[in-house]
Amino acid sequence: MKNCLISNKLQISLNKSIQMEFSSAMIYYAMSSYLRSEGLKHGAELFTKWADEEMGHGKKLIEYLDDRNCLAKIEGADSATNSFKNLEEMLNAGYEHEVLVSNNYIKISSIALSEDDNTTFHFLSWYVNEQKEEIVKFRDLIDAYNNIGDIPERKYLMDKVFKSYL
Ligand code: OFO
Repeated sequence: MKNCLISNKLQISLNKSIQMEFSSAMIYYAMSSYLRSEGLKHGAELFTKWADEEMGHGKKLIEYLDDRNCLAKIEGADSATNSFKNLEEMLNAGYEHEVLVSNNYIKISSIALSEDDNTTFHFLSWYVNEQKEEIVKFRDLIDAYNNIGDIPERKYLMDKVFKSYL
């Protein structure tokens, strides 16, 4: 195998990102389970779909490392909670998580730029954009939850909102 074409610092950051992506998947699978237990069938389906997509994001990083002759380090994903006070708490947790992941990619992109590693910088721009969209999705779900207000049909209506994302 040829030498790895990415700096050690970037390799560490990209490997950490693989773990983050797989942890995102665990978080959404656990949220999906919570939603199912609350009777939000479409919400559960949506979060399982998002979890599957997060697995794909992790795999994309592994493939990129391979393309650059580098070994991917697969570390355990963080365990995720399936216990929330209510839907609002769950959605806010999702929002905060995506902001965290987003900041990670912004930081790594800056490292790539500072090293003139334009290949990695361009690769990472996909993740930066993806994260921006995911933050918007959570923000909009939180807005929908607040706009529906504290009425008995809230969960039923939120499940309709979740369905519109499928
Ligand atoms: Fe991988 O997109 Fe969010 O975490």
